[in-house]
Amino acid sequence: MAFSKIFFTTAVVAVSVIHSSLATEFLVGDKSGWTLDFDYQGWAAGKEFRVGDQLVFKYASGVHNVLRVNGTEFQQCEAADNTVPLTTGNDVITLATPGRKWYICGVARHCAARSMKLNITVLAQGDSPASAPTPSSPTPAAARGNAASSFYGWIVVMVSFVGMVLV
Ligand SMILES: [Cu+2]
Repeated sequence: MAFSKIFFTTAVVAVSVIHSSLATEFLVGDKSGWTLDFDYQGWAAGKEFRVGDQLVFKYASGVHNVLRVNGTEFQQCEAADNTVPLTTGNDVITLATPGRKWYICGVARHCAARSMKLNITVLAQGDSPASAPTPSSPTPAAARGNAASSFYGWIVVMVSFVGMVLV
């Protein structure tokens, strides 16, 4: 019994380590959600966004929306006419590519007057935060480190799983 408990604990730890190394889900604005007069730049400061992570915009559907825009549109709080808004109130955006990303609310003057605008920099999976201003492909060393740690994680899971079955 003691052995299975140890194996189980090891497996749980390994799975959570792997999960955190794979992707993070960011609830934009935390419990405030996507709303008026929130400091989204302050919210984003100090967070590391990586390729594969997700942004979740939560708001009452119909009250706000989410527009993916470019840097110029962000500055002007004006999206191009063909921009398709996200409107479900639980909009999940997967960060697919590294680089700067800009999001605004397109309702009334929520972007210009009520600070509903978010601007983040997405890092490649192997990048260190120091390389944030100029996102680039991972250095070979960083890529190796990343691959090695996930590989190690999977080994731990497999060993633990075998342990659970045997005990
Ligand atoms: Cu809004």
